[in-house]
Amino acid sequence: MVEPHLTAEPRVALESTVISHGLPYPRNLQLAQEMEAIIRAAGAIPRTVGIIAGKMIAGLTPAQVKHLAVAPNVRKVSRRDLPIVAARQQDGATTVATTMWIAQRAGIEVFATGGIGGIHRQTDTNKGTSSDVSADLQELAQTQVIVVCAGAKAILDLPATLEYLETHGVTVIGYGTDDFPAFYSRSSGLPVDVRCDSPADVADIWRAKQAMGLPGGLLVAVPVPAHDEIPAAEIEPTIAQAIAEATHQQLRSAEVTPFLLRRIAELSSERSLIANLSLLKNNAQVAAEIALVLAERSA
Ligand code: PSU
Ligand code: MN
Repeated sequence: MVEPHLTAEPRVALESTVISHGLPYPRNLQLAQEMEAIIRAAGAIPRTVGIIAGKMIAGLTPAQVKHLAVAPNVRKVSRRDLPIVAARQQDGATTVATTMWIAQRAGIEVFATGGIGGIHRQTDTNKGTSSDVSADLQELAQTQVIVVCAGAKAILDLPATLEYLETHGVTVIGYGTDDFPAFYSRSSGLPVDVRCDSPADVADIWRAKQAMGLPGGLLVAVPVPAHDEIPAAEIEPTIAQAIAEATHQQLRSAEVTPFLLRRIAELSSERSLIANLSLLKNNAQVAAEIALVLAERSA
């Protein structure tokens, strides 16, 4: 295991599954470029992570980002898939889990995404058989990266997801909020472990965790900007319908999340897509600010 080398450079990792599988073309490409631009405008350095011809890259070129946005059949690479794409020299889009893994090895401490994966809901039809737990949770438990997100995706079982994080020692910070955000909505009604109101506040907790030698990441949950939020009661029937369709189609494993995000966007006349784009850009800004504080302190 390579120890993370702290650097004075304010770098921010970005994932590529959201580009290849989370958003439709051409908005996926625009979003990828906008997130990088936001981070640069804040004075930090974006490093979009992905896999090209089997190589793990933290800092894709614009052409490589475009390739992952437009190419059909790019593999969604979770941890279990890393040895496969490496051995077969394939291209791949990295999830939160694999982006964390690669970021830590590149010495990048901060990563901006949309919503982390988590524990999927039990429904009437899959009761007792649903055991879809995102590898993102396990990665947060063991890999030392600050993940800036808008909470866990509202398609998930949020209480179960937070319980898992607690069990595995992952501190959950509410950024400017006491409530865990629910991706499209600003609040899930569930409490976070601590509220932080500034990047310096987050940096204090991160450095304290590192000083104690505690493994794992830190989850910084930032509510979607108010003007683009969809109140939970409004989006919930849409989420329920999309989950029912996924269950009916017997979707499995890595297919589930991309299907749900796409279907919810269709059913909500793209309102969910607008919220998703908005929260991704907002998270890029917050992540850049945290990276700047960390870089100043280690300079
Ligand atoms: N955030 C978004 N859209 C996405 C994702 C995050 O706004 O598509 C991706 C991330 O890559 C995350 C993945 O790791 O969804 C979760 O997939 P699964 O539930 O299969 O672990
Ligand atoms: Mn899954």
